[in-house]
Amino acid sequence: MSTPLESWVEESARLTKPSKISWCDGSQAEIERLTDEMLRDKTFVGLNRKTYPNCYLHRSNPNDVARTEGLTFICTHKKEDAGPTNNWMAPADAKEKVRPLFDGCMKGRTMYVVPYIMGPANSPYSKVGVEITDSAYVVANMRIMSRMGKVALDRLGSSSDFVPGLHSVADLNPERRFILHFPEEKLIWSIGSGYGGNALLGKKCFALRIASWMAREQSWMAEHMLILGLEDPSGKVTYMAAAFPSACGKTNLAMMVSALESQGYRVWTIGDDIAWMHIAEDGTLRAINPEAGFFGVAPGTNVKTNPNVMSALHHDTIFTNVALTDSQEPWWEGMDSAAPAGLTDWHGNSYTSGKAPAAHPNSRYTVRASQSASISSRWEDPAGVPISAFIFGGRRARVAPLVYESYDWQHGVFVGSTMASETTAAATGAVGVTRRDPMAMLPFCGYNMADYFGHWLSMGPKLKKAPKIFHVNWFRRGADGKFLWPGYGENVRVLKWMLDRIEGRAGANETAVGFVPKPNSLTLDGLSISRETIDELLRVDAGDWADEDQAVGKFFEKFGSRLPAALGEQHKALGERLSGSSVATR
Ligand code: OXD
Ligand code: MN
Repeated sequence: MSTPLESWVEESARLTKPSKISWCDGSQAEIERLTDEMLRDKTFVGLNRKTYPNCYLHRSNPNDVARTEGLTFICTHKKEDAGPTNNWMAPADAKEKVRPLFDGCMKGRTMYVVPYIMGPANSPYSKVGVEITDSAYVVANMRIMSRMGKVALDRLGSSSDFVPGLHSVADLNPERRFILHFPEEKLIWSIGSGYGGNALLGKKCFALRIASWMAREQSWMAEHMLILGLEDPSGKVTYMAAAFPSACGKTNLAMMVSALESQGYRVWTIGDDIAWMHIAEDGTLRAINPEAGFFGVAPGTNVKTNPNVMSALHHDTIFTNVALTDSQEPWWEGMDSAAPAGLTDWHGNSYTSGKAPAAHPNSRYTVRASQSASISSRWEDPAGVPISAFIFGGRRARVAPLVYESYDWQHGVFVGSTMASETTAAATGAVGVTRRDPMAMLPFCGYNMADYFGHWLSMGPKLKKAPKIFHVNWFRRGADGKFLWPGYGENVRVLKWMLDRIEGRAGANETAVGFVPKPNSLTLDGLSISRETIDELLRVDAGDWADEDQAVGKFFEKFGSRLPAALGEQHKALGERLSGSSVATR
């Protein structure tokens, strides 16, 4: 009798017709064999063995360099269940369309069966997935990003409790590229891309899109959030989870070297991208990081923005689409001041300065989380860490103050649901356009976002003490167009204010949008910043917020009657507070 996993592997092999099936055990011998193969067939370029031992560069097909949201679908029986912010196909139509593309797509190639666990191997909150793929590069990445191989098979046994994900790079033709999610049957199909979130199915496909659906069914939360611990001078650590859209410094915040270290405040990393959070028996919200590594954007990463990751990347790292120096070391824009002579660009051509960037703007590193000096001793705690605060944030030149605290859970959910960020030059499209990205989940929510808001609203009251909800904006600019706040390691000052609020120590002013720090409640010693700048950073501008209020109304209209009434009420209350028509008791 075959196990459910064996049956699915056999069925997939009948469809894709590989010449060989290889069950991955995650061993050292296996990765060495795969690495040798990838060096031979030029999937990998070996890096400098002295300065970057066990590090490799992969150059992807230039048409396959990022997640493709336009080709990503949520396939639910009812269109309304996918909602207005997702692409949708009916499950039967999606399979009819894409099955022929899988038919024979692995002919002459090896099919790898990659069992993996999302979450610490011994945590009750972790879950098993199995990815079938014809890409050795995907196997090598999954080995870093998840607990992969024997450990996962041992956990699964003969159970059917795993999320199957069928993946093939096929012919890498974007016209035949589809990233399909079937949340009702907890299944993933991905074809035509070998890159990142399209191909490493444990990450965005399982740990966010499928898991967000599971989480609503089972009363937990799967969020696009970093998890960090803030240690105070007594050694006590308070855990916070934070959601930011891309290009807002999420990985840097998670791995920050605190500017207040000499005062005893340190930041510890649990995760940089995804949080799975469950209500524990004691009524706390416990977070685990389902991932085992960081798949981070390289450009802009340097010893100032993220010293911890810069040291971590010097061994056992896969680089994708970065540039290469003449001493076989990785390089990217923003690593140091100027491009060194003799650089090879991400296409493998000799680099000419002033033209296109040497490293692709979405070039990446894949590195084990345990390699960062900032990794928390509790990052693999099977019970998770208790979350005391949620932080939402975006990149806003105006409008949002440096930090504010919501009045309560419901208001905090409203703040998260209306999160927005200005697009940057790092992404294609117009720059500086404000895009709503609720809870940073716009591309990752596996069901109707209105129902997702409803799920959030329902979670707070189930907790003994719901986390406080804050909003931050590191990117506010002054009249001269310059950033008002220094950012990076100085952001710990804002985290410290949050900690002081959690502990009932810090003062705040009540405004129409939430509680804003009293200027003297921020710890600013050692930072040269004027009182005027602080006032400007904390200002709630009535005109800007009136515009914001209107934009929120427009955004909410998308969801029609499915929008939870509580959010409509929160919106109305904000309007009233802004126009001064409600008595300012808040
Ligand atoms: C990521 C993303 O790669 O959010 O983490 O796009
Ligand atoms: Mn992400």
